[in-house]
Amino acid sequence: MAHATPSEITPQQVYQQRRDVLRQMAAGAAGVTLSAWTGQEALAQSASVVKRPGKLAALAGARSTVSGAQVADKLTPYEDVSSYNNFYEFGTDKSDPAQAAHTLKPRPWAISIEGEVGKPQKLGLEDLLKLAPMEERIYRLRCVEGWSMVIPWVGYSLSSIIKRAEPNSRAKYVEFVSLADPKQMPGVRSSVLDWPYVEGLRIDEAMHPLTLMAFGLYGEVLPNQNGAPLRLVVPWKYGFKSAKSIVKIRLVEKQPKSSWEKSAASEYGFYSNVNPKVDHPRWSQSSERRIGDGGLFTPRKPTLMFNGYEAQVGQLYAGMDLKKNY
Ligand SMILES: Nc1nc2c(c(=O)[nH]1)N[C@H]1C(S)=C(S)[C@@H](COP(=O)(O)O)O[C@H]1N2
Ligand SMILES: [Mo]
Repeated sequence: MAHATPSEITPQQVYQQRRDVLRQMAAGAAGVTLSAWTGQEALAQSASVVKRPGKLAALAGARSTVSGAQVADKLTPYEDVSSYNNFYEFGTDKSDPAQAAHTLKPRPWAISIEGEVGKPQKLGLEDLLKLAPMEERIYRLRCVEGWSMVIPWVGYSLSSIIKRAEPNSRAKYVEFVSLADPKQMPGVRSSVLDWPYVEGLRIDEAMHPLTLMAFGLYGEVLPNQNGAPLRLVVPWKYGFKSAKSIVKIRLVEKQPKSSWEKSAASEYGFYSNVNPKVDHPRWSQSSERRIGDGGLFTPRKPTLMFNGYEAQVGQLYAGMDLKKNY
């Protein structure tokens, strides 16, 4: 392909080119097992100046599958997705994670699934990558602070993992625990949150096909700052429900208390469904600023009920008072 100067290439074009390359690789490399991260290599194809973690063969064949879950909006450029982050284990500024998260070691990695299950187990990353077919899902991530991004994630439904452990009838909720290693995560030495980072979902929310375990974005391995090597994406809930760098999944009988609930229960409810009609005490939820889409004067976009997924998830909350259960 002809070379264009970076200013001539939109993130979408770069992304399309990369996808084509990945597809060609996948087609030509039939039978090749999972390769290790290939490091810098991906950079060569791109107009980006951001250092990327690289490709992974397991992500290359990802297909879009979940119908009705694709967001038509313009994709947020990779550079913004990987440089404007909330990951308090690496600091509280949006720019901290991209600068500090190089100390996170996403390999080797394993998660344990425990609690109210018939088959408690530990799953290594290599096994997790093969556990279900990789899918690409374009989801909007809406932070409660009032900004959003549109990100092409790569992963598969969390339900594929949970089913393996055979939850029993007492499993009413699922608790997610992130890594909290002060050697890798300088932020956990501060008491800004109660570590480890804990989040929770009701079992039917966790088993909903839209709930994604993501291993990559833009067809590549997750950057550390986005929650490598695996993180949750619950697209109809505020971003903080989507725990990063998960090491434990616990099936429990009682509603778990999240780190954010512990820090300010009046601001961060258990449900935290995106809802333009229920404001956060400090931030309006009626509209959002799309990161990477113009400057401060670009009009905000209206926020949609359940972040646009009302048709898919609305019935999970039938009859519930969403002002009380915020
Ligand atoms: N472990 C952990 N997970 C986390 C957070 C965090 O601080 N620690 N921040 C949350 C918040 S507030 C948001 S908005 C999203 C941001 O995800 P992104 O940086 O990939 O856009 O991650 C969520 N997951
Ligand atoms: Mo957030």
